[in-house]
Amino acid sequence: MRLFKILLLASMTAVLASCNGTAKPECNDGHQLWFYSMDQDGMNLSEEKTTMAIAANEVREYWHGEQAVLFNVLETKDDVLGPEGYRLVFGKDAVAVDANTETGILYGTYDLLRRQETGKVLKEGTVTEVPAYQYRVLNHWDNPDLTVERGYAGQSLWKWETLPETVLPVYEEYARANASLGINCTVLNNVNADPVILTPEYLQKVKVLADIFRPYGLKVFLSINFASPKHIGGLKTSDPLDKDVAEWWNKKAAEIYSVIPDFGGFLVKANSEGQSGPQDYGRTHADGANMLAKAVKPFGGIVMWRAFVYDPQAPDRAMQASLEFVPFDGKFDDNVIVQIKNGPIDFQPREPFSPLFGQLENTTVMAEMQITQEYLGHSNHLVYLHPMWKECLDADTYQKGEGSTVRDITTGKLHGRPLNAIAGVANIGDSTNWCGHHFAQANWYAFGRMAWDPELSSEDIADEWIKQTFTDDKDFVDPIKALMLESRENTVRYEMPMGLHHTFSSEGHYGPGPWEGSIRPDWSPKYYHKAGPDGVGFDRTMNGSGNVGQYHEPLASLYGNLETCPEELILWFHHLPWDYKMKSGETLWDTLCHTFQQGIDAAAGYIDTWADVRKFVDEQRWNEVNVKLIRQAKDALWWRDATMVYFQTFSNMPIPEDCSAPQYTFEELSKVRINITNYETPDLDVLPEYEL
Ligand code: GCV
Repeated sequence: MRLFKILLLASMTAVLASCNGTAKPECNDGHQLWFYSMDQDGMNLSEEKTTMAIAANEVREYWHGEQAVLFNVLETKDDVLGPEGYRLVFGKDAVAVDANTETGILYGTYDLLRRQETGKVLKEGTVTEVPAYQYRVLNHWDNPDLTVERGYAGQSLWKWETLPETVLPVYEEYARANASLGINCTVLNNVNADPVILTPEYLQKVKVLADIFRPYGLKVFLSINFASPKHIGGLKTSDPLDKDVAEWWNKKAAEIYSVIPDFGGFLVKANSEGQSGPQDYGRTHADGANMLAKAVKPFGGIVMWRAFVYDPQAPDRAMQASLEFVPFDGKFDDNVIVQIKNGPIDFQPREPFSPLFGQLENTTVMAEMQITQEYLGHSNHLVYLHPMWKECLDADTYQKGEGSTVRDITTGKLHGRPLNAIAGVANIGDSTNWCGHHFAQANWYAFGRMAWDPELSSEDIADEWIKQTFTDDKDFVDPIKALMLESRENTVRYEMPMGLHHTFSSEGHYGPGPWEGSIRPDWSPKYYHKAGPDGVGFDRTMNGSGNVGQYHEPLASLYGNLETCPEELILWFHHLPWDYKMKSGETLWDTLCHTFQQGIDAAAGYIDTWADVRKFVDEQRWNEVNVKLIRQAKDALWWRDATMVYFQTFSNMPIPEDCSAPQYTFEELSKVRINITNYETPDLDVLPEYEL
């Protein structure tokens, strides 16, 4: 039986051999990220740690242009540029970087170097850049014990046990990487927050990081545990309307700002997945958020209050955030932002946008994207996520009629709101290549570029990243860019096509487990796919849960009507019989099988594409990616087998002959246990073996 054969021995040997061997000029562990084309000899960071010195050092070390580079911090402030924008003025003998602030100069410097590396330096002309979002935020789900919730790149980057004494070079490298993209905020700890982070001892550790990040324009935030007054403050309650509790938070904020004067504020997960919150005391989300907002307001801080809430009793989890938040629309203080995941469930490979974006008309809202690939193959699968995020930002909510995109709502453009932000859950750990998979670096990169300019295309961002990370040779760039651009849609095809969602095994959200039950109904795949003898899919129409009614017209009708519902979301909104006739004339069953097959074939094709470009890549990165592409192709087969052989127990329909035959039975697959601890990526050798 092939199921647990130790796999990939040959390829692993190749990895080990590569760095001693002579086949390629250099080994490359990927640590240099997108600076690789520029500083192959190692990072030459500035010795002097001021923003201007850092910018000057980058130019001195890495600018190869013939023109001199001039920095101008403008004496008369330019209203267009604001605090972070810049202007690059290209002339024959000089390039001027103009900005109101030193941070603007630094961002302009990184733009200039990016242009150099990607062939976009102008002979003459002016480029003006201003970020679309004011707060461009990474959310780290890192715990004090160094584990990272849903992190697949080793342990936490923050070595709490050796801070504040020991300062690792990687802290500054991290700040530089973020500055090169324009990311200006970082929340250091998990939203499932340990109260210890607010103790004086930990604030001293946080201060060290904040001091290192500051010259790179990067501000520190913390996730807080709502019950901190009880846990570390010695109070009997954490009720937000209790005056001692409010006073405790006021004092705590003052203490934090005395240590970190430019502290950004708090991120809060409250009354969600067991976290404490104002509802524990019969209070509301607005009561909780506003109490914290008042504490940080005197210091210019903000509160990002998450809307990720759901209730095991609710008939449709996709509706819960709106049910809980819409009653408080307009009731939040002006330094509160409600942080909403892109979709209404939980970072699935495809979700419609969360209806809450359209429903909160008088509240500042921001989008939370997931950079770490919790549901998209962890750090084993190559999936370029920008197309998924852009799908959400470009979506039209019709809040104020046509043209009310999630992007324009969250940038503040639609309502003219000054406070605006976007967040991404980081995929960064202490692994040498930062993100676990060399191509996962592209998602950190893409998030940063998108947060600066949400109108950039997925293609342009991929193009930039490839040229800086690998090579600008067209014979490498073109096929790899095509692969990246297709990879998200393809993951949808082989994991959960046509609006299926949450069919994961509960063991780490890695592989399939559509048959699994759970102690909580809404943690069970069956709750979401509702497969049975009569068909499959979640009826969210007005005859079902009514979720379509949370979208503004014409979307409510579009999604609710089978004739008009996009087929890519059809099983998200409708429950359909297995032999339902799709627009193509095929049955639903055959279409599902064919879509999975497309995903399987394309994933296998990545291996060939990667083989074709081998000569452009150093041995180390080539081998490390190759091992993962092989696993990805096998996982695509595993997903199809598990989903369709299980669904077959209801449909009794055959897998079409033009599809590859499943390699395992339902009985065999339902016994697979991959035992993931601490949210890690499972070892390759415990995954089911597949013949490609
Ligand atoms: C940080 C999902 C994840 C959890 C995560 C949660 C959240 O449920 O599986 O690990 O917790 O989302 O976003 O709060």
